[in-house]
Amino acid sequence: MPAAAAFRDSLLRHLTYSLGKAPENADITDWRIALSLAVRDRMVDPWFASARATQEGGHKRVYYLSMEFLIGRLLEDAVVNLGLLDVAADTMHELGLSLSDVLADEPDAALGNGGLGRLAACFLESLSTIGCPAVGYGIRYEHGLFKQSFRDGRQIESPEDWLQQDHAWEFERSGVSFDVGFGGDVVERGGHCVWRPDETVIAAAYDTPVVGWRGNWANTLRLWSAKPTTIFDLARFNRGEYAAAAEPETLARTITRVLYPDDSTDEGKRLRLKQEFFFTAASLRDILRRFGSEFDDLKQLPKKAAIQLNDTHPAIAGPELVRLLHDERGMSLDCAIKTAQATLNYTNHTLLPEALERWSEGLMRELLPRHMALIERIDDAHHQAYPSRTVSLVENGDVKMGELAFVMANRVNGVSALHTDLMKQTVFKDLHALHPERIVNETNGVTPRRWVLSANPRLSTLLAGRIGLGWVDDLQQLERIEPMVDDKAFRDQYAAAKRANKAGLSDWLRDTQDVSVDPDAMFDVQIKRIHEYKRQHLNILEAIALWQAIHDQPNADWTPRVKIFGGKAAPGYVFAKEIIYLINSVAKVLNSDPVTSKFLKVIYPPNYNVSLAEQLIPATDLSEQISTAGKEASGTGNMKFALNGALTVGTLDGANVEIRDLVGPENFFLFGMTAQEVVERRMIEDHAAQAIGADTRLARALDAIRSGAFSGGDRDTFASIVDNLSGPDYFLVCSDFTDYWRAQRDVDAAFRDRDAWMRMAMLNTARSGWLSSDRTIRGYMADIWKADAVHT
Ligand code: C3B
Repeated sequence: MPAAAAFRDSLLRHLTYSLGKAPENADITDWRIALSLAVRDRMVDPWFASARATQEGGHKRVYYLSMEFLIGRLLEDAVVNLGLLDVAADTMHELGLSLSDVLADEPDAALGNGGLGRLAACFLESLSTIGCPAVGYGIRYEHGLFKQSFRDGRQIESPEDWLQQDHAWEFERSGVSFDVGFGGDVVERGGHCVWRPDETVIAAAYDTPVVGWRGNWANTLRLWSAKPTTIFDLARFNRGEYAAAAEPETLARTITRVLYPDDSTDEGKRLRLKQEFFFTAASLRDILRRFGSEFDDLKQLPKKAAIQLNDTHPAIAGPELVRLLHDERGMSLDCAIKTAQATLNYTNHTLLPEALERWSEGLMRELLPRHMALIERIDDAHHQAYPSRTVSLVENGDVKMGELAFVMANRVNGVSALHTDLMKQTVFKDLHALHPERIVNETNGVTPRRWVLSANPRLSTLLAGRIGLGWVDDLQQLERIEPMVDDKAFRDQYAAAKRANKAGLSDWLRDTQDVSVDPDAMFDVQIKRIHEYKRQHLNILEAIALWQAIHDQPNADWTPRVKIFGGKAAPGYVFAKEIIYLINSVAKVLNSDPVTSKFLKVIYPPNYNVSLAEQLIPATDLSEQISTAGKEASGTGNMKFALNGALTVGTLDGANVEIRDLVGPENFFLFGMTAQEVVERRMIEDHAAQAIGADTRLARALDAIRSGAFSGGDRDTFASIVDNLSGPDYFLVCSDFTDYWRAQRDVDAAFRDRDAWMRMAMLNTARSGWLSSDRTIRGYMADIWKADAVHT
């Protein structure tokens, strides 16, 4: 049977026999699930072959432990990587459906908050593309990141329900489950410590295959779901106490019910610690089980397994692995600590002090008594080996998870060059002095399969026509288009692709946001979590100042701009929610202003997620990367924009530094203080007042907010924002405003020469190949994991 007919046959069989639907009764979701199952079938053989090759060759495996995997939609990734795009499109067309409608029907699996979770998803895809044996371990949250809507401009959160529909990608592994305990006590038996938890839940495994480019290799994403050890209390049920009878089940399931809607602050919730231990403990047991099925000598574990802790969330892995090796497998404590240290590695993703997890000793002792004791033993052992007065794992009654992860790791890495340097100078200064070889840098990256090939088909087609498809898994090949930037015909084609993407976005904005924008205006986009350090308020302040300037001279030659914002604020982060309200309030005034709205619009589509990012990034001209220097560990959105030919206006922060080096300073709009200058500026007590005094535009913009220009004349509405900015202004919005304004006017001037702008945009694409997550993963493999790619 020809390939297309076989695929169609498989799809119809799934619709009929897996879903039990007749074609005439099937709706788009039925078709989407049937298509997913037909595609999933094609993953299974490479998946088995990969597992077999790993096992037979005795190869080392990488285990990526992460609280978050922000995978988004999976169908398109799978179709693209398996080379089924044309077949799937034709098949759907024959059935009277459009593939893009079917793809858009998939829920966006938001098992993560932001960059950290999305990075984990890009890494899994790159590991499979490279053919490095790996398992991603995480939590199968019933409810991912909340849905955001706006009511009168304010953020409203509602639960996300991606699992309401069948999740076509996963395989439930009823044979793979582990008991995970909490609480209880520790007793000694036969010279061994035995932990006797007083609460136990079952961790049940669900596997999703992750297939790499060209379908040569597939790894596993294994997510754990919590189940009760006893389903319900029959005696109570028979007495008619139905709710009480179901209590064990409810309590257990609570552990994997929701993703903490928290980006970079530590919520400090007991339930969160339970979640962390739950998935870490289950994953480690699974790793030891797999190791034990292939090898005997546990001391060889570091040769066969590299475990990566994605931030401190799984940092309890240190003491838990020691406990498993020492208490349960009889290895000496010293050897158990050394074996764990040689196996574990830790990635730090933030220097924000409030985001470095600390758990109170009391809570630790109550929930994980044996672990608390082991943390003290680890601390003692470290003190003995490396005498230091300043390094300690427990401080003021808190266990410091960053320090614990560091001490228990073979390698500790930062996620951009600047971030790694700052780690050495600040949070881990003392530990770095004791272990100067331990900290390494692995600058983040993004997968080009999703972020260029799938998200930007017009650009991909253009590239394919010129340089083929080699760039898809060898992104440095984008350099080959650099000589073509001086070819006017190619520039025009590149410009046409961007223009078409913008026109598509304009249509979408008209249909969904009820706002009309000119596709020839500059599309200026800031999409990321809402956080003071990311400074969405600097951006909106500049919009206000620009609006005022246009009013002053409405006949001047302004460069039309559409400012687009996207992002969620943690529900408990009041100030961030005020920023959202301010942006929406400013948008309302500006967009209905008859004098200025043809030059300046502000749009904030709600519920920013991976799918919306895929839509916005290819249509962007200007990427806003304006964090206070020293605060953004890396950023990865900045990379997606540069690859898709958006120019950056940005500070010297995170990976912006490397992006600017790559694309050339003349193709990047730099502004603002350096990390060092930020520290010095903060020492000036009235820095904000000084900045406001020196810049009438800034003073006037703040006055407009204060006087109620965006709050129907009410002076109190945004008082918290104005007071903060004119007072403490910790993130130095005012101090960076003047230079930001200057940079934005440079952007305006540059955008007016469209041809020169396109040349710069093309150079951004041509020179950003290094930003592939394939390069990042190869760095981890060489420097941290000592793992090799396996070829089937
Ligand atoms: C983020 C950082 O804020 C980003 O700068 C970085 O690019 C990504 O991680 C990936 O390294 N981050 C996050 O999303 N959540 C945290 N809790 C901490 C950092």
